[in-house]
Amino acid sequence: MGKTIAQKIIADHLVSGDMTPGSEVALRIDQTLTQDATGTMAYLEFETMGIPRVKTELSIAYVDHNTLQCGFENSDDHRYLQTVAAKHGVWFSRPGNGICHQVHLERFGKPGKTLLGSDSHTTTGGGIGMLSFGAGGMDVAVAMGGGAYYITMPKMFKVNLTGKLRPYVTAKDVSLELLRILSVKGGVGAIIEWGGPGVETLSVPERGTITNMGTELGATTSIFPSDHVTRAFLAAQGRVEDYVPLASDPDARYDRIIDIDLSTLNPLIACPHSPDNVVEVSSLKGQKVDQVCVGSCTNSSLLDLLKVAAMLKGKTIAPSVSLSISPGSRQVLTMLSDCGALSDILASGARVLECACGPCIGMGFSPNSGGVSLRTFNRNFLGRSGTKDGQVYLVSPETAVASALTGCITDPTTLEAPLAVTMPETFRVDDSGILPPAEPENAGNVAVLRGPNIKPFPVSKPLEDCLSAQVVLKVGDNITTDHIMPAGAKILPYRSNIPHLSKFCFQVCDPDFPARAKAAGNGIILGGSNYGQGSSREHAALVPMYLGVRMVIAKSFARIHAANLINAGILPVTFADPADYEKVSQGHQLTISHIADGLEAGSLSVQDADTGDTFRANCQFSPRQRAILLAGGLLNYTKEGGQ
Ligand code: MIC
Ligand code: SF4
Repeated sequence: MGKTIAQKIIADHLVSGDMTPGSEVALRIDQTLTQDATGTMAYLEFETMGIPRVKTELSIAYVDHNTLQCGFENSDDHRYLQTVAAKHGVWFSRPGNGICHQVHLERFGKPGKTLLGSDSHTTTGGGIGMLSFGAGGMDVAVAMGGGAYYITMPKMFKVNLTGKLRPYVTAKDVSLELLRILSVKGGVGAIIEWGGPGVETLSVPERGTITNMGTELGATTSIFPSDHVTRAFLAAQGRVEDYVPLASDPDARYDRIIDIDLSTLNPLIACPHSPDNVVEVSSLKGQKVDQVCVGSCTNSSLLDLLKVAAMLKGKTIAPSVSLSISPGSRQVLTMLSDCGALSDILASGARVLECACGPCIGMGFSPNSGGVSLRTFNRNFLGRSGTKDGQVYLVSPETAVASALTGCITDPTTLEAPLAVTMPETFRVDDSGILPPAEPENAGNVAVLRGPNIKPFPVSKPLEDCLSAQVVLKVGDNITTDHIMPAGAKILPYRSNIPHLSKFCFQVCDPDFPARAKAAGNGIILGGSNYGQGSSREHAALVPMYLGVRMVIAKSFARIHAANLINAGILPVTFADPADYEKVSQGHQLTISHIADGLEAGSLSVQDADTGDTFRANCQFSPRQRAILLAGGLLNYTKEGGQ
């Protein structure tokens, strides 16, 4: 039987396991990336493994999230990352050099290779034909040390593209259309492969926008073929030797095929507070806008910003709107400057921010109270912008600029001027913002510099056979990691300081949670479906673990978060009968006995002391996952010699 693109790359990288959907497979990882907000923890974990030098083909540490330096914390973390990277064979992309996913696509992505990153949008690499996954820092640390990455073998979905996008309709609208069709949980357990004749009408950065937002579908990853468009992009980046062609076999089998005719799409917009809350832009026409932000790893490529500049040229933004532009990389910013497009952007009244994540993660540029903010980003979760009652909408750069000019939500297809922008034949390559690691013979002389903000990370205890714990929190469906462990300028600087971070856990849902969980000693969280969607931040597992959470019982889990819970030694189990969710309340005392046997059998019995009821929870884990849980997490398991 023929293979899909993803199946071919998996087969090439298979360390162990059977490629039947649902079974666990272990994959060899060629490249890793970290960013600063998750990287500090990942390198602290790597250091405990005692491996002198990374064993991957390429590992790189980016600094792009915590670039506001309002005190010593972020600067100290940057210094730690730079020195720990140099010592252990990791490249270092300096602050200001750009957003990890954009820079990686430009400078390092290679079709046919595997990439593991401590950021959920590492999937952007699928735009260049890489099989790329987001994961928690601990999994990335293991991969840097040469260990395999374990995933559940996904199902295969295909999106078959036909036709061609109309002017002012974009790759972002394709992503939003798929979110409208599938929802934020529709991709769970699947790899989404993009194919069909419409593919060759999309450039690599446009493909990157689409694979980036595959994360919002809950998909394991997304991937495009590697074709003449990929080759041209690599050649323009001076890396044509990295090109290999990649296509699925004609008789490859998919579990689901979704057809999208690009020529029929209209500009779309995701309304607050979920990326799948999608409607047509025209249906919100005329609604007042306070703020517009262009940038993020979704939409900050040169192509995006050349279009933005062309639309702004000779015009001024509405006085009531504040517009920010964050270029994705120094390459993008330099090329905008060289061709004069930057002047067109500045003359329009836009504020040009650093080449970094910035407003996307609440690092400045929070909207005004109750303000409507149109953003070209990938997430609009409640409170993520830094303003709790901010109303964040997700749009394409074209819709963003059309709306910034008029001051209200505007369908860009109603604009008369044609938008003609072409990609350059060659990009301006200057890798001076990327520092090589020390040569192996000099690595011993590199001193790793640690500031006082770096605290030792918590280690959990082995799982006992009988657990009695209180339900310290009950939450509903689609709880994101931004609910569990919020980000933003005030909190992010403490990503290497779990005790301080713990004060903010579940702040959006229930500010009393940290104190209650600590007082309870052992805690259980009850969740609805798709618990833990969003970011790969392992802090959303490490912090609850620090606060005494031992188990999460949910209707279903997001993939990366479930893996992070296991790595932190917290049991992620699901209600065998979802109706039982209604019967258990916050404050109830639950007892789970014979845990080791239950894990082996794939089912645990949970006794509720408050109702006297007993219900069952499913726990179908692989033997490795069971061993990690019983050891009290991946670090304990690795120390005990587990692979
Ligand atoms: C995000 O977009 O939520 C982040 C910030 O990039 C996270 C990583 C993090 O929490 O540091 C992600 O997507 O994984
Ligand atoms: Fe950065 Fe936003 Fe992309 Fe996360 S989604 S990597 S915060 S730009």
